[in-house]
Amino acid sequence: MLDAFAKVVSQADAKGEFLSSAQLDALTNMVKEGNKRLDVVNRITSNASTIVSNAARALFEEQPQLIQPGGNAYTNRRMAACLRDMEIILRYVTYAAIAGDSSVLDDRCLNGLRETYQALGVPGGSVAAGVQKMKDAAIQIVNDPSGITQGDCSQLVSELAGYFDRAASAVA
Ligand code: PEB
Repeated sequence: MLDAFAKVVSQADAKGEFLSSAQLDALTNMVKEGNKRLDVVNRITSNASTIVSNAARALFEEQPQLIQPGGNAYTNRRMAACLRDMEIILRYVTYAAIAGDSSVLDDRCLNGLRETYQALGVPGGSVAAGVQKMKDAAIQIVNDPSGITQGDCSQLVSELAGYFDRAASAVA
């Protein structure tokens, strides 16, 4: 598990080199924009249950077979497992976002997840659709201009979108 700083250190060390000025510039920028990153993660974290439940509701509206008898979210046990999985994925996305690096998401959440779903008979494409809905909701919440210092967060938002996309494509 790496963050943006440790990642650059390990890349430089692998080559036996000092940090390059491009690497230092990127980290300087990350520090300068650090409050935005904290705000992004704070907003998602404080709205996590809303993000999960709205995304799940929208997923079941779009794919009602999931909650019909025989569906993968039919029975309270499977519904609970599904909501829990979405929450786990969202939680790891927030970890990647605060770290500025996807390795925590990759190593601790996505690695082997597709195979797990295949073994369980859970449709990965449906999980991916749920993740995309969480992405849309999270971005909307992050971009809400009210009650926050104004600034350009487009780069951070596209980084964030990348973590959700990574999760979706890992299971689709
Ligand atoms: C991954 N999910 C499930 C299981 C595991 C995971 C390991 C099996 C064990 C269990 O049931 O608890 N666990 C989860 C995860 C990590 C982890 C992401 C990462 C660290 O440790 N059902 C649907 C939707 C989808 C869904 C498409 C979006 O209809 C999910 C939610 N996951 C789902 C379901 C089960 C499950 C388990 C229904 C239960 C499957 C079953 O037992 O029939």
